[in-house]
Amino acid sequence: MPRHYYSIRMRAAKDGTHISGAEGIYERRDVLDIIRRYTSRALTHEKGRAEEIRLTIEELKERPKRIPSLPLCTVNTRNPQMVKKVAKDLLMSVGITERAIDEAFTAITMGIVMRGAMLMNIEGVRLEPDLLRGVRVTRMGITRSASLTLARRLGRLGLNNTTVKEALILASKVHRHPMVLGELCISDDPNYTTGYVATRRYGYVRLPHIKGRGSPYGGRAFFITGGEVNTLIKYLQTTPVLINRIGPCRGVVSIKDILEGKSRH
Ligand code: WAQ
Ligand code: MG
Repeated sequence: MPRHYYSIRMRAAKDGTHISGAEGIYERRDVLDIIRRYTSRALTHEKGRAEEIRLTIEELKERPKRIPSLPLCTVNTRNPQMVKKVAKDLLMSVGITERAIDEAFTAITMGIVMRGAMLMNIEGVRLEPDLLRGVRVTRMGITRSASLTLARRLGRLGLNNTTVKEALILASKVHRHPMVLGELCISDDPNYTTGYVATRRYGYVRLPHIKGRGSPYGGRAFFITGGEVNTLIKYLQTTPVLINRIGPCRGVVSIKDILEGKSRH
């Protein structure tokens, strides 16, 4: 078991706007390789070559908490209306009100893009201290061997790409916390039209056609309950979490099977 772990984070900008970012938790022997990989990613990003790349390399004072990834599956949603219905089926069944879900969709689809996530109670009341920025989840990663397993399982489904992997890692950290009941996520990439809903009970459920192609909005809402919001924020921002086991990765599943628990292993 290595003694020293590092959180490595990269942010790249062009003309003053953010174009790409990446982060992970690594052993010391991997740090130099990762710096090279992150830098190369920033220099060749599809949104253009970065003009400014910021790298943070931080030795962790705390041993990362080991957790499994959430189970993953996809519902065959065909348009945003159908996505909203499926999102409600999932989120309402874990105790989130319809009002809160409507509120989250409205805020994400009309609002300006936030850097972090909204925190909402089950009634839809916003609880994050900075309503413009939201709360950023950081200090999460995946071990080398879990990453290989994940690549293999996602590869069989044609889903082995960084967007899915990074979102699954983030959601797996978030939903490990007992105060988090559910999450709604829509990418801010105008060409990435698959979003997801995550809950501990049903895992990470991918929802194609959550928005129309070309839509520049996106965002995340974490639905939370019971407990001290500041404790949760501290966990999301600073507790190092490392995925070391991969949950089941399934293809298309019906919403009925998910709700009846047939998709759980
Ligand atoms: N912490 C909290 N919120 C974040 C973070 C973070 N680290 N990163 C992004 N957000 C918020 C922010 O408001 C973004 O606008 C929004 O989430 C979407 O971020 O399996 O790519 O990075 O195919 O655009 C879903 C993949 C991809 C579904 C989600 O999100 C699938 C994605 P993006
Ligand atoms: Mg994005």
